Amino acid sequence: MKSKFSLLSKLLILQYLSVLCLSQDFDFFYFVQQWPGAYCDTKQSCCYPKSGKPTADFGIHGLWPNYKDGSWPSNCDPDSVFDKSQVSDLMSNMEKNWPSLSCPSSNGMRFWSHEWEKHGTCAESELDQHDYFETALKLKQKVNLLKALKDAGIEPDDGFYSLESISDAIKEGTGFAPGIECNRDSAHNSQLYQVYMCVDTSGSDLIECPLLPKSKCGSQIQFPKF
Ligand code: U2P
Repeated sequence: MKSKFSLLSKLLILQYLSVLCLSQDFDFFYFVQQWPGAYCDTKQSCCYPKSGKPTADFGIHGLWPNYKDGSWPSNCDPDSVFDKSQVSDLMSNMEKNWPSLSCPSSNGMRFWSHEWEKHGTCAESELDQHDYFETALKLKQKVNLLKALKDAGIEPDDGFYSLESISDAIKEGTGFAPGIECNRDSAHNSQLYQVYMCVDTSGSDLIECPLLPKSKCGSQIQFPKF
């Protein structure tokens, strides 16, 4: 009797653990895009990818699982390394839309490995490696920030625009309020660096952000040329 009971309880514990492992363990994604002009202005030492200067468009930084309290999980599965053979059909799309600007110049592999291992592995309950990158690329197509800004007369022309006008233009173009992150150029001007949109845990739909990252932007921000 006793051994039957202990076998049953072990089975129940095993079942509970497998549900825990498979269930989604974050609240939403931040889909983060960066303006290359701002990355290069600030870091001084930005390096174009081996394939050449990226087009003047926002590029993907990452798709980051997040919790509603503002914290986030990272490096969730040390056994899952970036495997380029799983994304071979996406490679040219990634080169175009997810370029790395860090130095030394690279073909993107280092950047994508970092994003998969730090962030993607924390969404494995929802998206495998191929789906993770494909989902981010589809979101990039859906969230056309440059068009939304240009439609409102906001161009990457080194001009200054109010933070409110930038936010409003993106809200008008996408239907959702963005988080805006600024950095400073060498002359200490606050400039448009990254835009955060929120996405449901399946990665398919934009949602209102449960929490926006704190904006360190000035009230007037520069949209640098690239
Ligand atoms: O903000 C600096 C770096 O912290 C990581 N970050 C930030 C906000 C957030 O919600 N999640 C998150 O991971 C980013 O790290 P990275 O992916 O670049 O290593 C961000 O650049």
